[in-house]
Amino acid sequence: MGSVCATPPMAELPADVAKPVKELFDLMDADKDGMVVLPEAERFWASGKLGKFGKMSARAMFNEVDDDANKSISYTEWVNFWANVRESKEHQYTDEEIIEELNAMIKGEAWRDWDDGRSTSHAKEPGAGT
Ligand SMILES: [Ca+2]
Ligand SMILES: [Ca+2]
Repeated sequence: MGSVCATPPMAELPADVAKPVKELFDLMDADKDGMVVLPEAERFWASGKLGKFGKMSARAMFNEVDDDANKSISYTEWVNFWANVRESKEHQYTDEEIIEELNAMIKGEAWRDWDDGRSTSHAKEPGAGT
């Protein structure tokens, strides 16, 4: 084997999880270049029911998913993030729960603070009521 490529390998997800994972990525990647930059993510969430608060979801998502902090989320980073969430030891998410949350975000719901085993600087949204 041996790789000439520096990109980390992409984790495998079961097909039923991979589908909404790809769908949400495609929705954010407005210019379809295979990378999601922060303005694209902000535009996606701010266009939904959250309005201007959507930008906070976009930033929280970036904090957690942009592993190499290059201000751009590759599809590999995205898939690997969800693979980490599935394997989280502290918070055992079921695939059903992950799929349900992904479908909610596809419909414009807020990003939630996922536990993928890494810490995040995600702040609480002010005034978020029930
Ligand atoms: Ca893009
Ligand atoms: Ca990145």
